Amino acid sequence: MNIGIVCYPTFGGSGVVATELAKGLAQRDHNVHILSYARPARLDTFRTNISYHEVNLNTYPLFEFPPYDLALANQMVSLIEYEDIDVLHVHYAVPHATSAFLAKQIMGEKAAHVPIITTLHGTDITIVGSDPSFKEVVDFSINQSDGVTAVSEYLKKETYDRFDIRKDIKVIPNFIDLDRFKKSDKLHFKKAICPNDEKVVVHVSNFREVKRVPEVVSVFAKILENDIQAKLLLVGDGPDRQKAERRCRDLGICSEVRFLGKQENVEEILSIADLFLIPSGSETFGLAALEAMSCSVPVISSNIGGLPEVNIHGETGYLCDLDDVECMAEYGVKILGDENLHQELAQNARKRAEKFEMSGIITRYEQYYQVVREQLMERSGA
Ligand code: GMT
Repeated sequence: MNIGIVCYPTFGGSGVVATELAKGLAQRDHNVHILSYARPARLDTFRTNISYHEVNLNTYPLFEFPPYDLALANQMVSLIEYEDIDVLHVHYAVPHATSAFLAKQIMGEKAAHVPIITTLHGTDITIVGSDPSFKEVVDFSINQSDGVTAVSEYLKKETYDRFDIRKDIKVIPNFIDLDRFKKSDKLHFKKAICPNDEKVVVHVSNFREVKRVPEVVSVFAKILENDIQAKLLLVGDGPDRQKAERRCRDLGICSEVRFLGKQENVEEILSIADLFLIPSGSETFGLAALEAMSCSVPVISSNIGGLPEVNIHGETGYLCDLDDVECMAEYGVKILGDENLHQELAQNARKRAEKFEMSGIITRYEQYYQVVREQLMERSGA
C-alpha cells in the first residue's frame, strides 16, 4: 500500500508513535509518506520506502497567525494526487483530521477511494480538542473520518463522553520495540552518574504542567529522607523546567538531581534506572512508562487515564492517587529498599511490555487499514 502518515515531529507522544509505525510499515514493503512541519525526531536516518514531505508554510505580513491547516490540506492534496495514496492516516485530531477532510473535499471523486483514518492520542481530546475554541470542529472532523482509533480504552470512553461521536472507535494501543528498549550494560554511565553505587530514579517527559515534574522532585526528596542513597535523572525539557529546578533548590537536593535535557537514546538511560516516576495529571496511555517497563524498570504512576492499562498495581510497580506525594514516596522506598521485590517487579514489567510488542500492533493497523478501505469501497459501490 501507499500510506500517508501525518503527524507532529515532536520527541514524545503521538509523533513518536506515528514515526515508529511508519518505520514498521516500511519494513513490510509499504511505501510510506510522512507529512509534518519538521522532520520527526525519530526519523533519524534515511530509510528505503519512507519519504518525508515538509509542510510549506509561507508567511505574509497580513497574517499574524499563518494558516497552517490550509497549507497542510494543500499538501495532502498533492500527496494523494501524485503519490497515489491508498490510506491517509492522521495522528492527533487537531488540526490534522480537519485538514484531511478539507483535502478530500477539494479532490472530490478523485479521492473518494482514499480512507482517512484518525488516531486519537490524548490532549487532542482531553485538553486541546475539548476546548470551546475547537470543540465543534473536532467533533465534526472525527465524525468525517472513515476510521477512528484511540490508544487506550480510557481515551475511547473519554472521546464518547466529551464529543458527539457517531463512529465506532477502535482501540489499538501504543507499542514498543522490545529489541531497542531492553536493559543493556551501561556500567560506565552508571559509574559516572553514581560513583557510590546509588540507586537511579528516572523521569522522562516534555516537562509540561500536566507531567508534574516538580512533584517528581518532591517524591524523590522524600525517598532520600528515608535513607535511600539515590540520584534523580530528569530527561526532557519544557515549560516546567525552571519550576523543577527551583523545587530542587528549595528542598536542598540539587546535588542529587541531574537535568539531562532532551535525549535521543532514552533506552540507554533507562538501562541504569531502578525506578521510573510518572505522576501525570492526565495521561491517555503513558508511552514513557511502557518504554521504562520494557527496559525492566518498575514504575510508580498516578492512577489516572490510561496508566492503569499499562502499569499494573503490585505487579509492574504501583499506582497512587493524583498528587499523593506521600504514597508515591512510600512505594519508592519500598521498591528501592527491597532487592527481591525490585527484581520481581522488574521482571513483571518487562513481561507486561511484551504484550505491547511492536509487530503485533503494526499488524493490527494493517488489518484495520484493509477493513476501512473495504468499507469505503462498499459504501461508494466501487
Ligand atoms: O503529552 C504528550 O506527551 C504528547 C501527547 C500527544 O498527544 O502527542 O501524548 C499523548 O499521546 C501519547 C502517545 O499516544 C500517549 O502515550 C500520552 O499518554 C498522551 N499524553 C497525554 O495524554 C497527556
